[in-house]
Amino acid sequence: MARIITVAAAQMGPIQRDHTRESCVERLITLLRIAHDKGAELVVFPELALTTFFPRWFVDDISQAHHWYETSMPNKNTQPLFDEAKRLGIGFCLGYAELTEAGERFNTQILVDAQGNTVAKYRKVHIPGHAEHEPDRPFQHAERYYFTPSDEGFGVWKAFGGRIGMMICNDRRWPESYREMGLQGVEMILCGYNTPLHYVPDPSQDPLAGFHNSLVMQSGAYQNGTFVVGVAKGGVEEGVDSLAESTIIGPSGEILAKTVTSADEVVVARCDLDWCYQYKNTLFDFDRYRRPEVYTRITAQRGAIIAD
Ligand code: CDT
Repeated sequence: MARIITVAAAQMGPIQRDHTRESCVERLITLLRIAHDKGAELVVFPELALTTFFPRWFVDDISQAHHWYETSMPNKNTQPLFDEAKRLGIGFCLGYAELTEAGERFNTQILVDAQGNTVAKYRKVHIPGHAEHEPDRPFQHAERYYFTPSDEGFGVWKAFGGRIGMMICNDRRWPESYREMGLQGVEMILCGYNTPLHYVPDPSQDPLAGFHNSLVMQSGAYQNGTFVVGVAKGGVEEGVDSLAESTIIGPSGEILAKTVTSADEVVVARCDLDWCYQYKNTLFDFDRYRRPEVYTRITAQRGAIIAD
């Protein structure tokens, strides 16, 4: 019998600094209902979907930023989202900033099933940007100050009748993220993102932001025979314009659905998970064709050791 997941990419427009958690959750509930009306059973929201992208500001005392983080999930503010999803019988994937009891700060994404149970948690592995205040920048990207890189790696979970993996934003630029999940048989990767259209260290890359977004997710999908669902928080947030272009990609690498605005918007695709095996069992039959014995540098070293 065919294994189908009808998945929704629930893109958000900007969340400004003074927008409350309650207002964000109201928007998420509206998106959830639209997705449900379109037949979705799984809705993917962006990275940091409950707050503005606060790493764009630096604070000397990090405890002054603790109000951006969630210390439990669900909590008073997000419970209505969990309740409405359960009432509709629809699952979701939500990104938020997590502050643990031990005081660790993670950039986190959870997967919640149609009964309202959190079945998986992923914490961002590749943390981009900088850890120190860089006053000459037009805006900060201080994710390395606000978030600890997770050592838990990339999991794949049996859920929604398939094998689901998660990654967050910058993770999508690294082939290792997809391959780690590909080696666990992933069939659908869920990825929220916040990508400023202006890349401060090298503005010549700015016109290529959309191209690079598609390039990495389409290649990752194809090379691992998996669906990829990339979901943006786009538009102008606190003066910083961010890429929208939320996209659902099939295991062929083809785009199945893509948003057309930078605002709150839902696109849906009906994903036949068995399509993955057209690639996993042929050109990308890992067991038959991969050569891990000659890939040892990939885990043995971090930076390039230049050949001379
Ligand atoms: N949120 C996130 O990971 N954004 C990064 C921006 C990189 S520029 C410092 C991204 O890869 O899209």
